[in-house]
Amino acid sequence: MCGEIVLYKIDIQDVDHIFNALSESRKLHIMKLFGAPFMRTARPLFMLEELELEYELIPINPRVGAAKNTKDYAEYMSGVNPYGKVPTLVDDDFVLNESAVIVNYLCDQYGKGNYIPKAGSKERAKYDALCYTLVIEIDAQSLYMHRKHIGLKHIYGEAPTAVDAAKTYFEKQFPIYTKVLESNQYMFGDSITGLDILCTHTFLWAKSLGWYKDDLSYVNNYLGRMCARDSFKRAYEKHVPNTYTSGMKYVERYNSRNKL
Ligand SMILES: N[C@@H](CCC(=O)N[C@@H](CS)C(=O)NCC(=O)O)C(=O)O
Repeated sequence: MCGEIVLYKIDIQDVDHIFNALSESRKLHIMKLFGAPFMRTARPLFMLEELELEYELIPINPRVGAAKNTKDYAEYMSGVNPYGKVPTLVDDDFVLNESAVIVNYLCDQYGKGNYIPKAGSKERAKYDALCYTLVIEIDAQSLYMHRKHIGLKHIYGEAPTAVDAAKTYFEKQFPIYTKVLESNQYMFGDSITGLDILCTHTFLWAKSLGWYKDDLSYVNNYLGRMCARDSFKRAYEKHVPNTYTSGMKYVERYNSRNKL
C-alpha cells in the first residue's frame, strides 16, 4: 500500500525486460499493468482480478534509486508515464495513467454493463463525484499528505503542521464519506462497482495509519466483505501479503460478528 515505507525490491533485470515484454504483449493483446503492487497499483490489480481479465504485472517501483538509473526507466518515463509514477495500464496501444481512471476504464470497457453506471447518465455523474471526492479529499488532501511529508520527507520536505491538519481534515470528511455504509452494502447502489475497489485500497491505507477508529464498525464490516472476495485474495495474497494479512483481520471480525 502507498502508506507502507517497506518493502519491495525490483530486480533490475525485470526493468531491462520491460519493453521487450511490452512489445510481446501487444502482439498477443494482453493488458500490461506497470507498478508496485503495494502502491496504488493494487487498485487496478484488484479490478483486473474482479473482472477475471488476463493481464501481466510488470513490477516497477519509482522509489528504487537503482532502477531509476536504467535506460529502460528513462523509456518508462518518456513512453509510458512521463510523471515517473505508477500505476500505468497499457491496453494494446492505449496508455493510461491514474489509478482511479484506470479502474473506471476497465469497468467501462470490460464490465459488460456492470460495475459502473452508463457514461453520460446522471447516475454516472453522481458516481464520478464520489470517485473525485475519494481521490482528492480522502487520498490527495489527507492520506497522501502523510505519505509525502513523513514517508517521503527526504524528497518532499517535512511539514508536521500540514500533516496534522490533513489528519484533522480526514477525521471530519471520512465519516461523512462513508456514512452510506451504515445502511448499504456498497458505496454506490446495490451492487459492487469500481468505486468499491478504489475504496478498499484507500480505507485499508487509512486503517493502516490508524486514522479512523473501530467505532466506524460499518467501515470495518465493509472491508470484511470486500476482503473476503476471491478477487481480493488473488490480487493481494501473492503480491501484497502485508495488506492481505490486515485485510483478513477484517474478514475474521466480520465473520465472527455475523456468526458466519
Ligand atoms: N494520482 C495518482 C498518484 C500516483 C502516485 O503518486 N503513485 C505513487 C505510488 S502509490 C508513485 O508513483 N510515487 C512515486 C513518486 O512520487 O515519485 C494515481 O492515483 O495513480
